[in-house]
Parts: sequence; C-alpha cells; structure tokens
Amino acid sequence: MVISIEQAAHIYPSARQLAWQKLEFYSFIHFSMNTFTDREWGMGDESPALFNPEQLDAEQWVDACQAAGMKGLILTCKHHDGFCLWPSQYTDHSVENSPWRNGQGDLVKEVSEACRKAGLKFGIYLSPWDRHEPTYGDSEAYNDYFVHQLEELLTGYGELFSVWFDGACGEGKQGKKQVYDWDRYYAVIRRLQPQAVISICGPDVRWCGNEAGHTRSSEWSVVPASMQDNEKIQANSQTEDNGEFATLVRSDQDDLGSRHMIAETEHLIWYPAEVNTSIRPGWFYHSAEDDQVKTSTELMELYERIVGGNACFLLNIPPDRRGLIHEQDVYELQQLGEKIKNYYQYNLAEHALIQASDSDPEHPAPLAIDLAEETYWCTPYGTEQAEIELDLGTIQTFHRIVLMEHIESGQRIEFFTISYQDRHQKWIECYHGSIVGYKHICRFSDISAQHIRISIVESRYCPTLQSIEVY
Ligand code: FUL
Repeated sequence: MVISIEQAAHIYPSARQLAWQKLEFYSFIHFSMNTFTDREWGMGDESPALFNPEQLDAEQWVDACQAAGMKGLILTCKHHDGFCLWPSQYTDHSVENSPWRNGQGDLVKEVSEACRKAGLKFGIYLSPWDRHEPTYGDSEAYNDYFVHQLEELLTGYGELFSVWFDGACGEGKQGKKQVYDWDRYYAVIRRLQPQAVISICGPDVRWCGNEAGHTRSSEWSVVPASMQDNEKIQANSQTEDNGEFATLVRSDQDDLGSRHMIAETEHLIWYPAEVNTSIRPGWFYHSAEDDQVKTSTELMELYERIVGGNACFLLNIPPDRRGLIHEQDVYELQQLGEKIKNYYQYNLAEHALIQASDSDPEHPAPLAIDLAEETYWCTPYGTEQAEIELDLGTIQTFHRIVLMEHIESGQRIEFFTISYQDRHQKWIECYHGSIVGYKHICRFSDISAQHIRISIVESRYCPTLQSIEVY
C-alpha cells in the first residue's frame, strides 16, 4: 500500500525528538588518547600513561559552548581506540591507569557536572568499534562488554539528551567481524534513559550524510523508514583513517522526502537530520591546525544554513593537551555568539498586523506571531495553498525572515515564496524556498518595506506556521 499525502502529513515527532530539535545547536567534544598522540584514529595499543591533561577545566569548555549560544554537549567517552574517559570496571584501558588526577579522575563525571551546573544538556558518544578490547569480533562477548559500558554511562551521570553511535567501523583482530546487537543496545537505552535520542546508528536522529557541514536544500524530517538502516550499512564500509575527515561524504542523495521520493514508499517515519562538523579540520586537537580554526563568519554561515535548514547543528570543538579549549577557538565561539545575538535581536513581526487568506477558526493568523510555542496558524483541513500578509506598521529594513512550522502537527510545507511591497505598491518576490519544518531561516540583502507576503504554494493537506519572525 502506497502512502498518500494526507498520511504523510500525519507523521509526528516523538517527545524526545521534539525536545532534541529545540536544542538547535550543541557541541561535540572529541578529547581522548588521540589528543596526546596527535592522531585521528588510535590503534588501541596506546599506553594510558600518555593521557595527562594537566590544566583540564570542564567549566572552561562549558563557558565556551554557552558563549556561542549552544544548549548541550556530547562527549567522546570512548573513541575507536577503546580508551575510556571514565573508570569503567570492565576494562583497564581507562583514565584510572593514567597519571591524570593520579588515576582518581572521571572525566565523564567532571564534564556532566559542569554541564548540569551551567544548565547545558549532556550527551555521550560511545564508539561501537573498539580497537583495544580483546573481545571485539567475538560478537556475543563484545556485545556484553558494550552493554555493560553503556549501563555504566546511562546510570552514573544523570540525565542524557543524546546517545551518539558512530557509523565508522573496521574489523577486529585477525579479520574478525563484530555483529552489533543494535536492538539490545537500544532497549537498554530506552529502559535507562527513555528521554534520550539515539543518534546516527539509531532510530531517532538521522546523520545528514557528510562531515563538512553541508545541508540538503530540503532537509525533510519525514523520510522513508529505510533511511534508518543506512548508517548501519555504511558502518562497515569505512575501514581506515584517510586523514580527510572533515570532507568525508558517505551519502549524497539530495532528495529524501519530496512527493516524488515518497510516491512509492510504504512506510514513512519522523527521522530528522543532525549536521556534524568540526571547528578545525580534524575531530581531535592538533597544534598544527591552530591557524585553521573556522572564523565566526564561517561558523555563522554554517549555523544559519543548518539550524535554518531544519537540522540540528553539532559543532565539534576539540580541547587541547592542556585540557582547555584553545584561545583561538574560544575567541571565534564568542564572536559567533555575539553575531547570533545581534542578528536576531529585534523581531519586527512582534507588533505587526497579520492576516491570512484562510484560517482554521481555532488557529487564526495572529497565533503565528504571538511568541507562544504551543499556538499556531493553520488553514482549514484540506486547504493546501494560502497567503499570509504582515503589515509592519511603518517602513522597516530587514534581511532575515524566520519561519517555523508547528511540527507537533507534522511537516507539511513543500514550497513557499516571500514578497514585499515596494514604494509603488508592487509586490516583488525576494525569496523562494522549499520545506520549512522546525525552522527555515530565509536570508536576503537588506529590504525596506512595510508589507510582507508569505505565499504557501504547495503543502501537504494543510500547512501550519507556529512562528514568523522578521529581523
Ligand atoms: C567518524 C569517526 O571516525 C571520527 O573519528 C569522528 O568521531 C566522527 C564524528 O565520526 O565516523
């Protein structure tokens, strides 16, 4: 049975996906043995004696994240080399055998506590691929080991917002191949941290398909259910460190969810995108890259395209060997935070007059600018085209319009245009876009006008707008 557009309009996010989407922007922290060996992928035979970040200060990391406007942090608790940043009772290959804090330290604890103190959400990255653990490749035994580690992380460090499973995977020793028991991992996470999303090799959050910060022009959250298996299939295809992490592209299919794409689909799911990239070329800190830190202008471009392109932005900021985020990175993050604040400070739509060509009586147009998250405008059931006009009261200059659908009601808008009225009352189109979803940031050069029109050209069953902002 093929799915109809009406059915496609009624695929909804789970509560955990919704809470995750609202975070918008959060950090990835790649910090581990590789920081001390100057590598991207460790071999698993590194001595724990090498790990000694003498000035480590998790609060400095958290401050840098908050300065940039981030709402959460995901820590690489174990990367592919198997070294654990917490004293796991299932292996010796951990901070417990390092000189750091005389073997008494627990970095997962320090970071999770610093996050909690500052009001940042905390998440974990636990690499399924493990080049150190001797049981890796003996599927049952390693699955037990992995689940034990998961249990330690899921129970010892408070509430988690994300459990991030990497797709990178190689073979075990002597060519042994590990068969991951994903369903078992997921069940443990659902039992112990039901509010956490399981990302990438998981059912809740979809990898955008590249590590360079690219977003599709239409990043659909409603996609064929087969997308959920993609990462796991890819998981076995990347086998060695090719040194070009930031440009790695594993899936470049551009259209995942248009009418055309879903025409033959039998099962659609809510599977929203996350875009991960690094502030530096590598995921781990390398002093040779100190002069290659992305500038706040580059980061702002990424932020607006990703968050404003219906995806969440996971930006990696790797601490250095001291255990601190490098000064250059801190500076760019602070500048980014300032830019975001400045751009989105005065919402000209807040006091506008608004009217729509058609509205459901319970969801009139003013609900699109009332700043309340739970209220929204929508058309009567089955009305797929509509126009909304804003009167700013006087001529104002603006360069951004931010649209948000009420995604609790599904993802519906497929094509829209934005126009403004010029001095001769002529409507001039200044933007056209495809999907909106959680958020679409429409960018253009300065326009001075009093009247703005948003035309929804094509949508699924009936469009909604939870919010319209003009800056
Ligand atoms: C990749 C890994 O191989 C990299 O080292 C890094 O952790 C990145 C986020 O994912 O698959």
